[in-house]
Amino acid sequence: KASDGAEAPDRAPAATAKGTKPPLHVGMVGYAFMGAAHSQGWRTVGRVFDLPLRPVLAAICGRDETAVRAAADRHGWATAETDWRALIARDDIDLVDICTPGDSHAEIALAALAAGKHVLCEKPLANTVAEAEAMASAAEVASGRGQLAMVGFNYRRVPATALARRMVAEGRLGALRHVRVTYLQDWLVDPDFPLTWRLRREQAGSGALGDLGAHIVDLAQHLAGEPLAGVSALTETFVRHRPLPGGPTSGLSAVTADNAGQVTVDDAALFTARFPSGALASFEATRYATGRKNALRIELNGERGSLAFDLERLNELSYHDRTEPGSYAGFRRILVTEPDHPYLDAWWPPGHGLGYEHTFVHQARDLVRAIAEGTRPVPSFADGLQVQRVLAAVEESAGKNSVYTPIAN
Ligand code: SOE
Repeated sequence: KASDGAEAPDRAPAATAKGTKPPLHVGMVGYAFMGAAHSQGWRTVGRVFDLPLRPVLAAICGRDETAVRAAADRHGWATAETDWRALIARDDIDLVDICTPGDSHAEIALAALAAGKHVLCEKPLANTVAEAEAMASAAEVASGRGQLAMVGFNYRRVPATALARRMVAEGRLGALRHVRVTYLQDWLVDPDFPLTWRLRREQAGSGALGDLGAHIVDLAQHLAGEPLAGVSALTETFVRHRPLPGGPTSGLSAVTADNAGQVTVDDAALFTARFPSGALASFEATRYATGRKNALRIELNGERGSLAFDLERLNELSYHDRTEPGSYAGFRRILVTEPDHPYLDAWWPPGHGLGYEHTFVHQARDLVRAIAEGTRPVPSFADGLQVQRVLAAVEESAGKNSVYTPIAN
């Protein structure tokens, strides 16, 4: 039960004497958007949840010395390193948290596992299936030595999506017929937005597909409780040339230089898919949905009812119970802020709501618990590999004009 947040009260005691719990020393590589989000998770988790270990923000790592020192100060890390190999070589680091672009995930994760560390790796697990396979098999071997590895699909850890998983598992939807998922953003609409790393295949692996599609593939499979069997896909790059960045990037923003370069990833990916159970699924991932900022929406329709979730209203879950009398049935809004909802017994009173950042706190909570208990955390590197296979099948299908492409699970 370490991963769905549904167990007994786990609020941190009012006074937690420092030093009474064994420490878990975390070293994080990367300090941009995801680094800031993960820092928030590590900094907060032990203050909110009653954990068997005490996460310590031991070291943060990045290549630019001035910037990484500033990040250490800002986010509360005790020390800063400029070489991830030096971080991994440190005896006082128990867990390596990888928040870099995808092109370095495999190298850092493999080295960290070889050095005896636990690993948390941002999504998508890697840039290629081959890298993800190497990571999953190294994680499997390392698990025999008691080391654990998890991939950061944080949207499983929104209380409402965790509740949705619980409701599907309880059979409240019956056999699933449709899973409908979209992840819509619009930060690339401006053709003058610069060619940052997320737009380069060699760094990011793919575009909207790997960045957003990976999230919705993981979430859809997690909620449905089974992996996809095959896909038919279309991808498109709407703006093929963009100005080069004229300085450092920050989050999803950057300044431009005068010369231009080629965009080598997709701007949007659309695909339909089959689940082995017979349910059909549709997916849309784009950075061009004007007005949609971080609109991850999922709807599941089953023979007994439906669930719908929208990340932009993340404290709510819509539920239709088809077994209710027809004249009164309809979608109703569950306000997911009750103490018996996943993760919420440690937070605020009902109605007070959580946000995006809390998913990273919950991710840290579940990983710390798994490490203390010696249970395998989910999503595992094997789960990350399976998502990578779906992404590869999407690219293969899109390259063949949508030919249905089975996924080897
Ligand atoms: C950018 O599209 C991004 O930050 C993704 O990289 C994250 O994974 C997603 O959670 C929010 O959007």
